Amino acid sequence: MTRIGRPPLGLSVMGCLLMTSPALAQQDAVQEFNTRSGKLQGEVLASLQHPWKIAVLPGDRLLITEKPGRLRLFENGKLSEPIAGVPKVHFAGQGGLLAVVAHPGFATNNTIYLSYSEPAEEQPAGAKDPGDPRIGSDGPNSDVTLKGLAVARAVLDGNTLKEVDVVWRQEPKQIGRGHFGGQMAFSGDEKLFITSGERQRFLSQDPATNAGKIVRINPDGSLPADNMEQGPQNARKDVWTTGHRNPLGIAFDPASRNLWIHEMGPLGGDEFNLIERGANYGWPIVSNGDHYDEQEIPPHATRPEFKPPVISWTPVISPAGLIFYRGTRFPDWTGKALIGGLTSEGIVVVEVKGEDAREFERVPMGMRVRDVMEAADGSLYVLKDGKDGALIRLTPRENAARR
Ligand SMILES: [Ca+2]
Repeated sequence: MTRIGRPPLGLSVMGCLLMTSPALAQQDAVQEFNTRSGKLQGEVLASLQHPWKIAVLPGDRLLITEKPGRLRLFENGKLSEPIAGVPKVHFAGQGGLLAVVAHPGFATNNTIYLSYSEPAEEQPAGAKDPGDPRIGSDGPNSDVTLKGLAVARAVLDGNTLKEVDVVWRQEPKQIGRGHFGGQMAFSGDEKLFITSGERQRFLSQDPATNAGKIVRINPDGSLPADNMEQGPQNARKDVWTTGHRNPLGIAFDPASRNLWIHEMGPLGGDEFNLIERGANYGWPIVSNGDHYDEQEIPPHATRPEFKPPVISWTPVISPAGLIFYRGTRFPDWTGKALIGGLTSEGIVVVEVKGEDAREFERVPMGMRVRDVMEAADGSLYVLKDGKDGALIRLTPRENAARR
């Protein structure tokens, strides 16, 4: 079977609606999108370069990251200048300033968390990028900076970050541009879950590293004692689950309190996974996709000791960003999971019932969607990916007939 992969980095889809229609690149331009139950309208609120993640703050203020290392506030219809105090990031390939989330007590403590690719303080001399045919041509092998995902906590004070403190790091740091992960979610009991990608080094089964894992820490970076009750002996104490590839979405289902992630498969086999403490999700021993050099990987069904995905996508959707929609402005989506799609160029809607999930519908948008987030009024924000990126607000099409 021929499996359909995703375009390599650098060949990202350029023919999106907003770029082929110059008027739509301007603020306030409106575009329509079709759903099963009617039309949506998308309004461009701001232009951004390589936007990656939105955090919605009280008062419907937004924090938005741009991968080159900029964090901006969006409020009263305006984008701020870059916020001062962001840690130094290494911007290349999939790395840079990645996610931002607000602490659950942000209204009183103004505390946020940033994830980013952090260069090592001391760089090795004469380093070479150890290419691997299994990762194909997914980015040039010329990046020899030693780096890893890191998470910093900071207090937002006006347009400045204060008390910046790194609370978690991928260890050890690696050379290469890919698979950082970097998404974060707080549980109801205020533990911070972090998706840690495998850095294209196939480290997910190695208990000595926290790469290719879902990690769980206390908000101050200390480790919860009950992480230690699971996993193999000598496993790292920050690890919650193992065997992940490049998870770029994480969210709790408010109905069940179950934790879900999605992760990019290789050639085929993107995954929607229900996270259970101590479980192993199989990468790179099993996958429903194949390596980029078309080496086959045994599917999940051959190894029942690994927890299989609840949904597996081939062709891939290239999922990025995940929320459970709580609002009522899009009534068909209340309680469902919304996923941004990069190569699938739109939003993928997933119906989740307890431990089951199935794809409900797709909203084609003709653009790589890097993130989707819910506004206080139940409308949606999406980030159009790429150098000519944008913040877009989605609302039900006004005056449109709904069937
Ligand atoms: Ca898996």
